[in-house]
Amino acid sequence: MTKQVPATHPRLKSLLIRERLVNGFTRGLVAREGLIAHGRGEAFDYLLGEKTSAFALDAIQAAAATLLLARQPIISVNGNVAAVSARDVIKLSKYAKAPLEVNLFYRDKQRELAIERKLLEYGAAKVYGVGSHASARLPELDSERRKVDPRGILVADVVVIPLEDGDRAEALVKMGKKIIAIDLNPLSRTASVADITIVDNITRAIPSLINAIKGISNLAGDEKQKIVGKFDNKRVLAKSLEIIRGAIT
Ligand code: PTJ
Repeated sequence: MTKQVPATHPRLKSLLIRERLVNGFTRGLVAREGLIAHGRGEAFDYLLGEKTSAFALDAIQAAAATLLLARQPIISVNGNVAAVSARDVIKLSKYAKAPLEVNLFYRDKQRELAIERKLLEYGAAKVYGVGSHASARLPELDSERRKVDPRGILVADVVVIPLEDGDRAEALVKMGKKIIAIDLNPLSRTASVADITIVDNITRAIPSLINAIKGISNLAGDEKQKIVGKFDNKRVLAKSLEIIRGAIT
């Protein structure tokens, strides 16, 4: 398809991300429903001006500090994330010292394996949560997302959940875990229950998060704590909604 989209197209970036998603679907990484979920994300991104807001940057800074302070952080990877941001999550995993765990809403063995294969092929050191390794269960959750790796999400203190459904986000919060969500929809349940919500496209959010980690990694622990302490997620969500309101009035 790239040949059909001229490099001068004003919506080139967005079309190339779509292409990654469609390729991911063709290669068996993405659920059919993932294509629809991406469309919802695109709509919010359009309203947010397809750029990282100052409020998203605040959340990114707080997320960087939280990851660096974490005892055992983990990054949850679903089909959309693997299709669109595989290289970025692998890099984030290295900088944040947080392993990757495959966790699917529409869990199926073939897709788990395809995602694991892609992550390993692109350089991931290890991938949790595949097949019989997802042997633990999250309490109070009925979806397939309850199946987690006892070495990963189950015991993690900080969980990064990009493009997530609200049920599991709530279940993780109830277990006392700190949640960093990446979600373009500031109205979603995930966005509102997370401790830190990065209202930004994952394709911009993760590279910025890696830069933020590099930028503050040498700060003392109490300086990182200060960054986390002054962060206000409700404000970030309200300000993101203001941007959207501004775009349609
Ligand atoms: O691979 P699976 O089986 O785990 O399924 C993955 C999907 C995404 C289908 C599943 O988690 C799902 O149904 O998610 P939801 O409930 O549709 O939520 C996805 C959220 O991600 C929505 O709020 C979208 O607005 C948001 N979103 C979509 N694309 C992006 C995004 N946020 C950031 N960056 C994006 N590129």
